[in-house]
Amino acid sequence: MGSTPEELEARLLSTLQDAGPIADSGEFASAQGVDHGRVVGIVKSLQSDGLVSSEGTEHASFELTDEGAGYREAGSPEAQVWNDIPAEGVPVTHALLTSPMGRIGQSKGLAKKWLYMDKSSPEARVKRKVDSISDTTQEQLIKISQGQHQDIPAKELADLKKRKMIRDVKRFTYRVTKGPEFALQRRKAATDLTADMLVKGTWKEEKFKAYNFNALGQPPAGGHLHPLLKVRTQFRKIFTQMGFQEMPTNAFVESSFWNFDALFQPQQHPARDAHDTFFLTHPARAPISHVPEDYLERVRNVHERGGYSSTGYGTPWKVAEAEKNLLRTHTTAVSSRMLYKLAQSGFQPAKYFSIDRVFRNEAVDRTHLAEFHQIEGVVCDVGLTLGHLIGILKLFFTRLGLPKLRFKPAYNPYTEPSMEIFSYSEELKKWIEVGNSGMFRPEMLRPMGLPENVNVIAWGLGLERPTMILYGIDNIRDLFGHKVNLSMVKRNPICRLGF
Ligand code: FB9
Repeated sequence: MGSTPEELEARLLSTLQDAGPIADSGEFASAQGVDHGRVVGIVKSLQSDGLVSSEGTEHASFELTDEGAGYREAGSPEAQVWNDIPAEGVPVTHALLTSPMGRIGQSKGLAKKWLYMDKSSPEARVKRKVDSISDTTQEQLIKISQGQHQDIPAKELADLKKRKMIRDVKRFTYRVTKGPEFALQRRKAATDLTADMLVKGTWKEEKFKAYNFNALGQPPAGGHLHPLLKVRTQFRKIFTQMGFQEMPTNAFVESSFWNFDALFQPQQHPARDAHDTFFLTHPARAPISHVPEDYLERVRNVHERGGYSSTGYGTPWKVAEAEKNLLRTHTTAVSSRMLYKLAQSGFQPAKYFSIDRVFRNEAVDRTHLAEFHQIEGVVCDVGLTLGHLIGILKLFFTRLGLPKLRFKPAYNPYTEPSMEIFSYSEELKKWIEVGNSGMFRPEMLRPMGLPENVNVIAWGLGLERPTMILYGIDNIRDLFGHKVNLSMVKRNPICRLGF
């Protein structure tokens, strides 16, 4: 007799009214043919509104395991096997007997003398021994699910437990009586004192819902910073605390001139073909006229013939190549623009940083996407050396909590010498690559007009790796991109970099 919570609630209250206290909520449940759990739920909620009172008694009880619940529905294994065996029986190799449930059913069926083994034929057959059975096991499981295990012999209960059909549970049943606010029907407690109540004075007999001061308020709807942006903020803090100013990186589309040529990256360099770089079709070209003619000629010159103690590449340098628009492959393109501006505006020592998206047409894997956030630091001053670079890298990475650094010679078209940076991560208990660095080549700086004695040291790293490490994210797709589950963005903790 399916019943809605309201119906069951009304029946419980009318029982209290008509028949007095309910001695055992378990009995009330089976009398109503409903699960005891539902009755307990209603008693608890009526109690919270004062309509009823209850005191619980703990009983050592049993509940069905999932397996037991299955047999309550379908019958015990032995009963199922007995039911499915045809009059002529089945050979012992029959699927009915060889499945996990079939094997149990056969052995129990034989033990209960419901079945017998007919060895008269070459291949033994299992046959019914009796014409009818009563599946006491199933009946017991039904009783137990209704909390009525009292009249099941302890030995049988122990056997059901051994057969992993039931398990011990502590069960509470309740003695239910009328409560201080008893009524045959729950009157919805008012949650608001309305003007209407005040005007009509009905608030006097109104029953107001108690304030639940422990209730968690509505989480303030608001924005959530993506972990990447939280870590970016930390990096920004470190740079600004070290006296660096942020470079304007809001233009993802760049011309090949500033992304490659200004950095003395040869026009034949493999990175300059579409395998590595996203070139634009519309607009395909950035008219080179935006580059001052004299500077352009100096760049052509150094690529073709060198100068500034460089041999150059000795290959023809084509304006058309330099005009190609692309999605910047590194924020070093912004550094080249800033350094040119610095040179043109009369050299002053400067410290710049950039943190923004760069795009590389590379194979996507667990730690690489076709776009990532590059972090770059640039220091330009008179007489800077590799020692200054190593020094500032130690300062910078110590702020990241990575004091132990190692440097490995590397190659970049625009820096010489260049170094890959490695650090020992306490978290990962291993040395990890944490970036790249170098001293910008004179072939890049001199054509810009920077004085002979000015050197520029620079380094770069990614934002994704540190964020993945700090937030324990293993696959970059879970951090960035259309597959990210937004709850991660909503629930990620604050970011504490380094100290
Ligand atoms: O970020 C990287 N690793 C890293 C950084 C910090 C970190 O912190 C943890 C909190 C503790 C952990 C790891 N890398 C650079 C190293 C690798 O992840 C590498 O596989 C991937 N690299 C990206 C490029 O991938 C194609 C990271 C990205 C990178 C590499 C080089 C530069 C910038 C970004 C550069 C440069 C540069 C060099 C000279 C002059 C100017 C800029």
